[in-house]
Amino acid sequence: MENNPICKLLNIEYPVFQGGMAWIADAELAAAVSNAGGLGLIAAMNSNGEQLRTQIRRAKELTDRPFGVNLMLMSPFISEAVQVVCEEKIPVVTTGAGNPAQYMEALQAAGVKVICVVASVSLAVMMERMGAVAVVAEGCESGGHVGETTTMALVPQVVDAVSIPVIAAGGIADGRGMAAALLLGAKAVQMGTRFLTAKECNVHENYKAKVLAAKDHDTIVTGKTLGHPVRALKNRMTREFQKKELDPATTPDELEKMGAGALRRAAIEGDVQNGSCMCGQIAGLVKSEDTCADIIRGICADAAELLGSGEARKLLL
Ligand code: TUI
Repeated sequence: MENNPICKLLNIEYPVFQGGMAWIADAELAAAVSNAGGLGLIAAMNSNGEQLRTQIRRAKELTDRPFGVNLMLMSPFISEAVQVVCEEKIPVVTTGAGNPAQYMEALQAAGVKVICVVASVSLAVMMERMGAVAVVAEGCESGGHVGETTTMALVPQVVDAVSIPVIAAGGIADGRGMAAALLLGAKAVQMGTRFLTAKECNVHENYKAKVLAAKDHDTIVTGKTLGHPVRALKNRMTREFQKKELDPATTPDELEKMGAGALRRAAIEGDVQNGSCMCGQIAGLVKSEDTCADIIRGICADAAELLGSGEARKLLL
């Protein structure tokens, strides 16, 4: 879309990013999204350098289009991941779950465009000053690690505070959500939950089925007392976690232990009762398993129709 600054900046066809979902966003999903004209992203999550390099090489075999890597800043292997991204000449990274200040110089020196995922205006402003080419403003409707502000409130405040393009994330899964985000001033959208149920997504089928069956009230945020609140589908694990979190006798160490390995248990092993099924509040709207191409084309076509002849419609031309 020639009139869209994000499409021009990243050389992609549609202004749609796939969220960097840990244990879910692998080379296959990222390549499928990029082949469909969006921006696919491999989640580096807690992978070491060589594991990440393997995923990157695989994605390069599966697509000739640009794809990126999502850097999770709480990873113990974050320095290795940054080095591999630079060596592999990845065109763009998104960063989440922290402040990427100390990695900005190395990434920029290697020609990697940095797009920071932010949950606050203050971090967005700081990241623009440090050379981020865009920011993803992620509202607390999102799955996984969340901030405190909703997409509806966060996006226009970030748009007013920075002059780089803003990508909206959190609670978006169809053309209505995309149209709303563009009217709030975003230039593109990022979706996680919708791509989690894509045909090309390798997440365990039990996890996918639980997302497809979810209703509006089926997610909960736990982990606030640990300083990293996480939104996931309610299950035995979140009930147990919440009970322990409310009990003053529980130590932070016990809670950390409960959380360790929980996402892998759900996403890879399919234990959706005792694992963590991170998922956004929009799950209730996601009812079918579609291809990445159908998801991306459908949402852009629906948004364009809803936007009619207004100014925001030009972003989809
Ligand atoms: O990072 C995400 N979503 C994630 S990361 C993740 S892996 C994880 N698993 C268990 C516990 C914690 C993480 C699962 N989902 N989204 C982007 C995002 N970044 N949301 C919120 C933030 C954020 C939060 C605090 C960014 C910066 C920040 O602090 C900035 C500072 O100055 O330290």
